[in-house]
Amino acid sequence: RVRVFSGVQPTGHLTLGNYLGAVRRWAAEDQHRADALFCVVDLHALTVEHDPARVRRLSRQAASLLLAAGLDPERCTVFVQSQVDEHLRLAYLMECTATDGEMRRMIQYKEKAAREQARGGSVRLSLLTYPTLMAADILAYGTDEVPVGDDQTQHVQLTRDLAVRFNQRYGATFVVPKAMPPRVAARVMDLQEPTSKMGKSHARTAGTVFLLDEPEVVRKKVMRAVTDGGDDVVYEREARPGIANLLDVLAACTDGDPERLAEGYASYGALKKDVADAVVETLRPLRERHAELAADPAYVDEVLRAGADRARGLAKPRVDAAYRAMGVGV
Ligand code: AQP
Repeated sequence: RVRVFSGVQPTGHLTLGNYLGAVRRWAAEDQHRADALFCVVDLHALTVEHDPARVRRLSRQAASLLLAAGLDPERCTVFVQSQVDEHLRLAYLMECTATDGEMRRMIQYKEKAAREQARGGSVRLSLLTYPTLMAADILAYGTDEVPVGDDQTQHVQLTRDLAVRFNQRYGATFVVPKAMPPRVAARVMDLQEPTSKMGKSHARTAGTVFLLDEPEVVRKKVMRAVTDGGDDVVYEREARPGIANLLDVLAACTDGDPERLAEGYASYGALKKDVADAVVETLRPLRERHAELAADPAYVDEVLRAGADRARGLAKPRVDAAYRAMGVGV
């Protein structure tokens, strides 16, 4: 069976971008067709300024949201990264395989480092080495496919390079994985700044729809979305990024085609209203299920414990083999 691995960082509350670009497909497709592992990658959340209690709370919430979104522990493995030591063991070997230049070329590093500096903070070394931990996350499981949004394809490409390099130098140890971007909503953009992606850790939240936002808040954010000059509705990603983003979101929520949807609207107002309705309806079952799970913390604990046990069992033999191949360990 195809092995699938993907993750979500508890750096903030999960967004509509995380859901449409990644989580929704994990639940609807990946867990049914593959041996799939889904991970709350909490160690990655320590690469930027963080509050320990908040990271713990957000990890928990992210895990509950994955289950609420339909990940079924009977069909797939859901766990928290820091509960499986193999990730860190392998990350060091990846640091010994990657180069400084490769790390500095990563777009996410450049963006997040600039953000930290703009806030007057310092850049943690782990922000630079982040892709080696991500490579370890993926390679530890013999992953064939990594379903991620567009923003992560550069990291998956690097993971491939590291796997190939390791295999060539030290003997065949890792499967070379490939990124699987979604067909629609690969990059949901910020509603206030439609040329940047919607992100969970942005300082301004007016352009970000969070999965647990109240319906009224969702409506307000969508109705206030920035639109472009002119008021006809056409799908042009470059020239009309605000409208294109709304059409993409509508298409993703209604299983439609953005260009064809555009033909049905004469004004921005009508489009926004339909987008707001579609998003609220898409998120409704998820919010309801999340509320049920919040009332049953023992269940979530048990799912995560069993998930970590299985993940550890899968990762350990390969990570041990990688140690031996590099001339260390037993
Ligand atoms: N805006 C987006 N559109 C489509 N897909 C997205 N993803 C994230 N944002 C969008 C996908 O969601 C999965 C989990 O993302 P992540 O937790 O690894 O974080 P990220 O990619 O760094 O995204 P965020 O939410 O913007 O976090 P911050 O603000 O902390 O950087 C991934 O598959 C991602 O592609």
